[in-house]
Formats: sequence, C-alpha cells, structure tokens
Amino acid sequence: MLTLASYVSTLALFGWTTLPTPAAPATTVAVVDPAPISLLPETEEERNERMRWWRESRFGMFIHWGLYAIPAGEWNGKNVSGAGEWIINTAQIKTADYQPLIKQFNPVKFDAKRWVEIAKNAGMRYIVITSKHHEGFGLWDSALTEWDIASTPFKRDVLKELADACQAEGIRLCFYHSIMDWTHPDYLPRRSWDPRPDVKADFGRYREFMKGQLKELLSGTYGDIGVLWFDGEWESTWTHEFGVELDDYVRSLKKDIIINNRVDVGRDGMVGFSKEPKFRGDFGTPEQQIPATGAPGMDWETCMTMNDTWGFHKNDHNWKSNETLIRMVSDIASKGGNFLLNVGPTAEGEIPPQSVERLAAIGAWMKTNGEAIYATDASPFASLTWGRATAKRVAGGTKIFLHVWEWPKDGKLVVPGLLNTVKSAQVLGASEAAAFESHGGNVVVTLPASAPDAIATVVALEIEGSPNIIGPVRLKPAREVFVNAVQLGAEPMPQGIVVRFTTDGSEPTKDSKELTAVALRNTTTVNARAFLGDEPVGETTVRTYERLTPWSNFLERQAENTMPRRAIVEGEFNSVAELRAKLPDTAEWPIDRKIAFETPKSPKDNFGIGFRGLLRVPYEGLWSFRLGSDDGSTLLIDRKIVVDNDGLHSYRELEGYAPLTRGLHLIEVFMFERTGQEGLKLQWSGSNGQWAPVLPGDLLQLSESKR
Ligand code: H79
Repeated sequence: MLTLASYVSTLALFGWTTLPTPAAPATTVAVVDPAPISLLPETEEERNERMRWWRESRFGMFIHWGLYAIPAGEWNGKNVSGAGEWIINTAQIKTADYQPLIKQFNPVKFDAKRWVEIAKNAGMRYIVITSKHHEGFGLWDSALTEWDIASTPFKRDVLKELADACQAEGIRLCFYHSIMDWTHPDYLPRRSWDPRPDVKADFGRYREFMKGQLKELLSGTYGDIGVLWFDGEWESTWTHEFGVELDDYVRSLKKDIIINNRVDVGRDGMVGFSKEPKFRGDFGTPEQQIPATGAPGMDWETCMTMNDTWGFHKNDHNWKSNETLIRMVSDIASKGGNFLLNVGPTAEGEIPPQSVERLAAIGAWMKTNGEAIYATDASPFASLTWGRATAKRVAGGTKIFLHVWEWPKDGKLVVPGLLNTVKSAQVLGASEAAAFESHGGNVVVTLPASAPDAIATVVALEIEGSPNIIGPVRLKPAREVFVNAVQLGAEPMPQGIVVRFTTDGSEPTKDSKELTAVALRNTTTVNARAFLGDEPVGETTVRTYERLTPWSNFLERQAENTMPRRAIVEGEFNSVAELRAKLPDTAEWPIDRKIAFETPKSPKDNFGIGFRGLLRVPYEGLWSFRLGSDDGSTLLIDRKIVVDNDGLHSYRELEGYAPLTRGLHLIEVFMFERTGQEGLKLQWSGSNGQWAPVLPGDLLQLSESKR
C-alpha cells in the first residue's frame, strides 16, 4: 500500500494540483454562486416550448470519449470483457495507476468537423458528448482541475472545437456529465481497491466542484448547450435533496436547458423511468433497451451502443446490423421516444469505421424516410403485425407513416381498423402515388410486388381528421391459463362495434356468435374479431386458453421436514444458484414458527436467505404470486419455479402463477442481497384477484403437524 507521502508525490508528478491538499477546495468554492435561484413552476406550454427542439429531433449521437480509449478494453495485456469506459472499475485500477494515461492522450486524428459531419449525415440532430465520465477526466480546459484535456500532450479544447463545428452545421451540442467520479479526491465512496485515504474527502466540496465545472460548461463558451445528461447517480452518497439542488442550480445557469432524470435518484434501474413524479428530470433514460409499449405522455430517450461497449473497446466486435439499427430508429419513434446512438472514438480521435459504415446506412434511410421520424407522434395503432407507425398532424388531417418491415406477399398492405377517409397513399421515395381502398374497417394499400427497402419501407397515408382506429379485440382474462373453468370476455369496444368469435379455429364471420360472457371448461383456441355491421374490422385475435391440472396436495406424499425453516448465509452472491450452493441442507435450517417472507434486519448487505415451509392453500384454483427483491430471488412451489426474479438488479417485482389443489404445498423462497435498501416481498392472490402478503399463519406450524 502507498503511503500518503508517496501518493502525493505520485500525483505531483502528473501535475494533479487539486489533489489532495486542503488548498484545493478554496479554488472550487470561489467560482460557484452561493445559493441557486429557486425556479418558478413552469406552465405546460412553457415546458412544451422548452422540450420542442428535443422532441422533434428524435435522433442523436452519444459520444463516449476519454482516457479509457487508450487501454481500449485491455489492462496489463489482458482483455477486460465488457469494460471500455468502465475499465477502472472492472479491472480494479488504482487512481495512481490510471493517472499516467493523461500523458499519453494525443488524438492527433481528432477532427471535430468530421465527427459532426458523420452525425449530420446519419440524420442525427444533436450530439451528447462525455464532458466527464466516471474516470473524472474532462474533455475541456477546466480552471478547477488539471485532470483534463489541457494536461495532455494534445492540449486542444475538444469541446470548444466540437461546439464550433456543431454551430456551423446546426447540430445541438449537449453534455453527459458523470456525478460518480472514481478519481476526484473529494468524491465518496472510494473504490474498495483504491488506497487513497478518504478521511479528508469532503463530498460537499465535491458537489461544489461539480457545480463549478458545470458553470464553465454552460458559460456560453461552448454555445447553446441543449441537454445536461447526468449519470452515476446511484451511489449511496447521492440523494434526492442533492438532485433537486443540482437540478435547480443548472436551471439557474440556463433556464431552458433540458436535464435527464439521472440528476435525481428516482430512476428504476436500466428501465430508466422515474418511479414517482417527485423526482427531478425532464426525460426518462432507458439504457440498452426499448420500452415494450413506450410511455404515453412522458418524454424518454433510449441510449444504445452499436456493439456492446460505450467507450472504445478494441476486442468488441459484436456489432449490430444495419437492419437492427434502422428498425430501432423506426421502433423508438413509433413509441414516441428519442434514440441516442453511441460511438466510442479511438485514442487517435477517430470514430471506428464499423460505426461510420452503420451511420451512413442509417443516414441513407433517413434521407428518404426522415419525414416519418422527425417531429412525429407515437403510433396510433396498438399493434401492427407487419411493422410500426408514426403520425403527424397536417393541415386538414393527419399523415400516418406506415413503416413496413415485413412486406406483404401479395403486395396488399392491410391497415387494420382505420375508419377515417383516406386522401392519399404514397411510398416515400417513390414518384407515383399508391392505390388504396377501404373495406369496412380496414384500409388496403396496393404496393409494388417487392419492397423498395427490405429493412423498412415507409408508406405515408394522409387521412381526414385525427386517427379513428378500432384496435384489435382484447380478450379477458389476460392470463391464458385456468383451473376447472374460466369466464371469457372482451375489453369494451367503441359503440356500434360487436365482437364475434369462434372456437373451431375458423375465421369469425358476421354470423359467428357474439362474445359476451362465455365459460370455457377445456383448453380452447378462441378466434375473435370486431364487426361494424356486417364488415369485419381490424385483425383477428387468436388466443389459446389452457386448462391446467392442479398440482396435488403435498402432505399426502411427504410429511417430513415440513416445519417453517429459514437459513441465512453471508457471501457475495450473483445468483440464486450461487446462494443455494452455499446454503446447508434444508434439514439443518433452523425452525422458525414466525417465519416472515421479508429481509432480516441483519446482516444488511452481502448475504443470502432460504425460506421453506408448507403453504396452506384454502381452495383449488389458479394462484398468483408476486415476488419482489433487490437483488435476486426465486419462488418455488412443490419444487417448481413459480417466480424467477434472479440476478443482480435494483428492486423489482415479478409475477407468476401455480395451479394448486386445496391443501398443503411445499413453498421455498431464496433471495440474496448484495447492496440495496428495499427488501423481499411475497404476495399471493386467488380467484378474487386481491393481493395479500404470505404470512406466518398461512404456513403449517409444528403443533398442527403433530396432531
Ligand atoms: O455511460 C454509459 C455507461 O458507462 C453507464 N451509462 C451509460 C450511458 C453505465 N453503464 N452501465 N452502468 C452504468 C452500469 C450500472 C449498473 C448498475 Fe444499477 C448500477 C447496477 C446497479 C447499480 C442501474 C443503476 C441499475 C440499478 C441502478
């Protein structure tokens, strides 16, 4: 371990003047305004105005660039899988061992104009670049630290050059700025392997430093910054109060700036949306995923890598195809979100050729089809079998953009359930209009025999008024399994629409039976369709309802070792399998008559727990179970997995079901905790649909079993 003295001298060698002497904070505090101005509440119109450019842009470039581009995913000659910009963490690099990289950073091929041109040609409207990532290194010349671009042999202010190039091309520049900072002397908590003493670290001072840096970035030197994209907010030192303060501070510097939700602590893991409205942030940030159904009324942006890493990784060759990426552009727009697609430039300063090629392909598509992306609204259709849709209000009506991913074999594109009068149909990029006709509730567009663009061809359909669409029939219950019998129904449809169905596999016709309340007793495939008078509307819904045989009463087969038992083991588990390997035999678990399916008071972190007992099921039926945990957990009934909530994640609830006879059933719950606040939760519900916690009284107790 380094002594403090040798540590300081190591730092001095690399010109790190803000470290770790007490002199540093004086500089940082001086540039910061004493108290942020509290913002007046914003009206809906003001917010819409502030968000407008961003909502209309739909597509932006994320740039992850820093010193980590030099190791590029290798440390001490070894590949560090999954680690580009995370290499300090993954390879457990000490700050002192990382600092020398600053003297090597000399990206002589960096050309801001070229980067901006690549983004612009891809159809991207904004750029979000890492002013500072978790490594703490700044891409601009900050007066508050030497840990920035000015201390490299390169010296040039990368952000300034980008700002000028963006300005010239009409691209909005934005900054990603990490709250978490693995090298700053005042940031806490320290990485466990970093020997720098933390006794003098002052997180308050770190926050002032961060504000000072943000003030530099928003001073105007870098133009009219569009977004501040925070990250690394999940560590224990960052709180809701700090988030509010930082959000207010940034808005006091630049009233109309847009700030992502990672400024505060409400984010629901990689899903990216904030759990409650009290949390700050203008938009949700799903990371490496696209929300299944979008989020009506909310602003969000999916950020995504083209391979598997954000910062350049020389061994990561897992590139997504052009098809995947272009369909992501289409899919995200159809769900009403933005797409922030990442590039990780090399240490020489170039965007990797694999990225450039893909961006060029997206750009070619956008050139023809950009109208279907920019300034559009989410799809008016609940679902489309052949692709996606977006919409845009135009004078006297609406333009619906049909993004056709699967070309119709007979060239007839069925637009299901669209009742509006159609004014025109046009394949984007084609010179002639397409023919169309309305059949009852469907519009059918006649298309060329083969797809002009096999990835996604867009058909613009101009209609009168705003979309009037009859969605597909939604059958009730949503869960397609039952025990004994189930009452089948349909979600309400607009007036004048009748739902008809068959159970023999045939297409419903105007003569098929009307679906009101129907009892199913055997496994049945239901075909259901909406009718407007005699005309079918929309697509046919096909669902198979499966009758399950309930799992039999457990006690009849096995009575030994059935008392409620519980065992706790300490350890850093990553999965339930790892935990189960470390738990003793069930017979050795302590009997616990007051067993509660919840996290024990201690230990607090890094442990696993197993529960086991006989659950008393009061009546036969389909039982639903809801299991919540942070981190992983699994529920088994009669030794079958019912809810699999395994893996390292933030608090998450999942549901499962089990068909159970009346009587006793073996119940086992495993959960492990690395670090986290929210504990285990187990609920169940029977045919009445009411959720209740599984309580000690629901389990067979010792005294009863002896009877
Ligand atoms: O900058 C890129 C990455 O370096 C950074 N975000 C993108 C935009 C990032 N990638 N992965 N991570 C951060 C991993 C963080 C994972 C977790 Fe968590 C932090 C798991 C547990 C704590 C996310 C936040 C899930 C729960 C809280």
